[in-house]
Amino acid sequence: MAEAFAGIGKIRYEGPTSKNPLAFKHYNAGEVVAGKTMAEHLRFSIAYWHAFRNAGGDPFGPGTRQMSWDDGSASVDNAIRRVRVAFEFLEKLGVGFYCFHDRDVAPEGSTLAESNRNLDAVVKVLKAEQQRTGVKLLWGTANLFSHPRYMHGAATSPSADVFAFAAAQVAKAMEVTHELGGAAYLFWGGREGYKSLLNTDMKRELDHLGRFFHMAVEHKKAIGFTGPFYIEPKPKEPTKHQYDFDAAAAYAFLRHYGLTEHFKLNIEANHATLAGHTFAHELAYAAAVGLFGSVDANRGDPLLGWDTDQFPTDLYDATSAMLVILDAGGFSTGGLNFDAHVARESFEPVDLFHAHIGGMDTFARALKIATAIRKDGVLADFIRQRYASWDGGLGREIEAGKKSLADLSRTMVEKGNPDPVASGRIEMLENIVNEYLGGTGF
Ligand code: XUL
Ligand code: CO
Repeated sequence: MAEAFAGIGKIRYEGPTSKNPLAFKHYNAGEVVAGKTMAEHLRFSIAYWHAFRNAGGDPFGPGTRQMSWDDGSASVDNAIRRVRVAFEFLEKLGVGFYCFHDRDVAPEGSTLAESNRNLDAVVKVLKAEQQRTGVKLLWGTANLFSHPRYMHGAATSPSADVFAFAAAQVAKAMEVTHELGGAAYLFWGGREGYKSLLNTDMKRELDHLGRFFHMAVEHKKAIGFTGPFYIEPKPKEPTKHQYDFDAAAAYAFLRHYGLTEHFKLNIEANHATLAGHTFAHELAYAAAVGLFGSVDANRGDPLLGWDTDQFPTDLYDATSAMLVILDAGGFSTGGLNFDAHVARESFEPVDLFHAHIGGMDTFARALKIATAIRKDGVLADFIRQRYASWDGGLGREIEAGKKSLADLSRTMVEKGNPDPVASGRIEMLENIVNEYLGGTGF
């Protein structure tokens, strides 16, 4: 097969002084930062659906992307040709992982059996391409939101048959994820929620979603898949209210249904902002409750209220995220998956390279900056000092559960008033972070 990206060679690291737009200025895969190579820290991944299935259409116009390799048909041949192009791209870019939905890689047939056969045919090629290139699957998932049968939801559909169909689709998607050595399996409930409470039995739907996940856990054990499950929270879009609204809502759901030990969270930057949080907030919450798993790296637009899925180029945001990720111990099964698409105006094949190079360089810089901040201990020291009253005396006893409300009433009646609390120094800390962002060498 002729090269799809002819004229574009392997993307190399040329360093910060390079002016070559098709070179990395900061991402140097083998460079060791804080004890691990950049490739090991960042574990970059390509989102198959955006990179190879999203032609760039919007509600007001069709796709614009030039994808000469794609004949637009829903044939298995076309799907297989696309796989080879995807791996050419992964190899040239030097990205070690990819993620997919079942229906991204293989066409849906007219029956479930036909869809499964299509998937098996493409998975064979995916497996061969993984072996040829060394690229791995970060996670697989099932698309339970595009087909009209899922208009009312999948695991939360009012129809038991639709629930059963979704279950069958997940079983198969998990099996192929396992077959491909996937590090994890993901659930994003784009249609698990409601548009109107007037036609919705919320409790019943939540119970069904809990049952669905328990069945998935049983299936995982049955097939011997040992990777974690991820839930990817999102508050809305396409559904008006999604049950996995944010990290806290997903955690409450998992706790309520006794599922926390089987799940971690996949935090997406643009989903965080849609929920009214920062990306770093969602990561910090996931880490605080022991559910930090993986990341969908992208960015929203502060002026737009929907999921714009732009490539991450905001250094401040990426640094804030990397600080939390490094504090959480970094990725184990997870990674940074570029759940992002090129702009409709960026329609040439080379634009896919520019987009990913920018995202990779942004996170490479963020890794280096966050490492420098952590090494100097400037933020950690401030935070430690701020909570020093908990390190001994009264604070330590409260943390250890040795004090009751009655004890504390006696203590404070006697003491009169709390000791004064020092300034939070927010502006000083922001200035310090800016100094690191502007530092030379990043
Ligand atoms: C949708 C989204 C999904 C998930 C996988 O907003 O982020 O693509 O990442 O289903
Ligand atoms: Co996503």
